[in-house]
Amino acid sequence: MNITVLGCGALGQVWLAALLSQGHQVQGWLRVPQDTFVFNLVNLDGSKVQHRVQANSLPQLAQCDLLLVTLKAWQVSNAVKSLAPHLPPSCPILLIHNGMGTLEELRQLANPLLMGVTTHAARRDGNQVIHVASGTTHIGPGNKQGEAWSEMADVLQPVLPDVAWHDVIRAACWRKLTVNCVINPLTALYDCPNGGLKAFPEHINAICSEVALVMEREGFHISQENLVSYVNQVIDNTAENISSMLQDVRIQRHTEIDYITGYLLQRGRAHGISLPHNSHLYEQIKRKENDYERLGT
Ligand code: KPL
Repeated sequence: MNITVLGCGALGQVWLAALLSQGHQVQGWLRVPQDTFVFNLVNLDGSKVQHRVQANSLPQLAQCDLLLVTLKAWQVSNAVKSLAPHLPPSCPILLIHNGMGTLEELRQLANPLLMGVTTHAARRDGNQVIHVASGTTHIGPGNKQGEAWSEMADVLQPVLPDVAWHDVIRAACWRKLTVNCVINPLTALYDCPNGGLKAFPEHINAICSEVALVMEREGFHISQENLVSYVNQVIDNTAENISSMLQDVRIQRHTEIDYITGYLLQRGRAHGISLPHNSHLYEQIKRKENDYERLGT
């Protein structure tokens, strides 16, 4: 297949390398246009490989069979809207990011839209990216046109296993949103690796209890206990990780809080539910973010 990866950060590089290894024709799409993109990846087995791929070719985009978007949530809709006119109208667009809300922003898009959440983890380390944990990527339709694309899971499964298709992807998105509502803001506030959150069970319970209320109104019945146990499992499995939000805060980059806790609060408002614990966390992260963004760093 002819695949363009939009967003060549840590996860995008893992996908680019995996697609190359399966013989797909790939290119990267970079914010600052370049003819080629060179990157160094440390694989799960510790082997290091330098890859070189084509980049920012409009003719290749016009032949694209899949646009894979691995940008941060807040970058997605502007970037996708600007590339969509150059894609074949039938080309599916698969979004893989933390948080929710981008499907609503891309409601007008005519192309088939697919949504994905992943437990693969990768991080930047100097001039290389390390694929730190294998996982599962759950994908499913993000709009009506996307409903016919279940075979995409079969195409992507050999590339970066596991890939699972869900006819209703929102349930998986809400589970991942819960994990991110707990781990991301708390690690950013306490400046600790994910495992450090084991010291704050009351915070975890309070966040999950509010998420469960909103999920119930969204049509997903799940208990607070079930959410807490899932979040604790992720905390144990990623104990050494520095969450993406803590990484963002440490380098004073815009965070995904508006698409994580912000999305939860937006859905809470739509259902008339107040979420004091999550509102407070949201305000604390926004204050931090505003402080460094105001200083223009
Ligand atoms: O998705 C993550 C992130 O850091 O953004 C988790 C699952 C919390 C792993 O660190």
